[in-house]
Amino acid sequence: MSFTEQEEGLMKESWEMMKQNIPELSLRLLTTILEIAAAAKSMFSFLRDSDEIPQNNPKLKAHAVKVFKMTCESAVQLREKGEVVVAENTLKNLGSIHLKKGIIDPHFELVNKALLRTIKEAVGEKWSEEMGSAWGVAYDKLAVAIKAQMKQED
Ligand code: HEM
Ligand code: ISQ
Repeated sequence: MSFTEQEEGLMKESWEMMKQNIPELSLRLLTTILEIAAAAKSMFSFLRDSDEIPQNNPKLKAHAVKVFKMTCESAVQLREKGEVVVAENTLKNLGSIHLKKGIIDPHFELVNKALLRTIKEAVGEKWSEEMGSAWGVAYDKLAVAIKAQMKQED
């Protein structure tokens, strides 16, 4: 499946709107993940010791920012190369962490849903179905790469 210039444009447009706000959005992303599936809480080390989502945990923020950023980068690659290539070290690291945490396919769908919902809220009236599906496609390709790595390590 090819990624059009228009789809990439929609992602860049939304990224421009969100990037100043990423620390806040990263908390929203996590909140949304837990709204959809409260049970996911126990998987995240930064949530285990508290009843609430910590507002100032640098590790949490850094991770969540990467989820947004990597999905954006995935879109650029889809446009340029027609495929998503994650740097080998990054992919190995992500594969082993997610494998260790016991992440399975339905979790990937959960994060996909939460990511789209978070973006929808963030961009407000700029949201469109096309924008959502562009993010969905880019996320999915990235998820496929991480899942493949997880299988390889299994
Ligand atoms: C850790 C990204 C999918 C749960 C991480 C980290 C990154 C990341 C960058 C930090 C890695 C490090 O410590 O070096 C992504 C991306 C995903 C994805 C880009 C999809 C495309 C998921 C899914 C789940 C999940 C589906 C499950 C709901 C976790 C957990 C950790 C983690 C539990 C460890 C956090 C901790 O306790 O330190 N992820 N992730 N991730 N991710 Fe994901
Ligand atoms: C890690 N992996 C997937 C989603 C995340 C959301 C918030 C913080 C860390 C994450």
